[in-house]
Amino acid sequence: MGDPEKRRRLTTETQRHKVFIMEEKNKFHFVRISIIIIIGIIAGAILFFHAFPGKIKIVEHFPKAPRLVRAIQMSILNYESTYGVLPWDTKKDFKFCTENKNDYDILLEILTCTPGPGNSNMAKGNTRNIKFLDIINEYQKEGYIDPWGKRFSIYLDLDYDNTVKIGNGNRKGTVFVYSSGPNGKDEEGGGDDICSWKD
Ligand SMILES: [Ca+2]
Ligand SMILES: [Ca+2]
Repeated sequence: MGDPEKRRRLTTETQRHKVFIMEEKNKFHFVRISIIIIIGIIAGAILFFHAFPGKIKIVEHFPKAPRLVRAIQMSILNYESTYGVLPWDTKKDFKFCTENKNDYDILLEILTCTPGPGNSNMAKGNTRNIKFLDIINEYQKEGYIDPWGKRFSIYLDLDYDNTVKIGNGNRKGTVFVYSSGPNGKDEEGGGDDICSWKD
């Protein structure tokens, strides 16, 4: 029958061995499941980017659009504090946008102090030749456009009553700028428009 002490030792060692094998198996399963999950996430991301390339564009452009909106607004405010007037002279409030792109392009030449599609003598509106606004890559060919290829909308308070009517509402201030946003539709600051007066 053998030595009982030896038998007990053998039994304990066999149990330990079994436990060790089980633990190794569990580790192997865990690693396998983790790898499957990671591969699934990567595959899902690749599929999403292929299925919705437009969405990626929106994600890329959103930070750029508010930055440009603010830059235009700041450049006009800086112009005003430099020259004591706004960079246009129609005596009544005016909106620069795609619909009157000649005026828009001339205004942007005055602010950037750089010839663009407006083809104007920008020195007339900016006699000190100060570059209030940096140009963007597309500027000289396409004009100062937003990330979706549209001109921004710029409202100036040219009757100097510190009020500008935008859409159905009046806003207090002298300079308002917005992009028509990803849908490319001018919604007078509503919808997905990206506005200087909204965070
Ligand atoms: Ca006004
Ligand atoms: Ca819009």
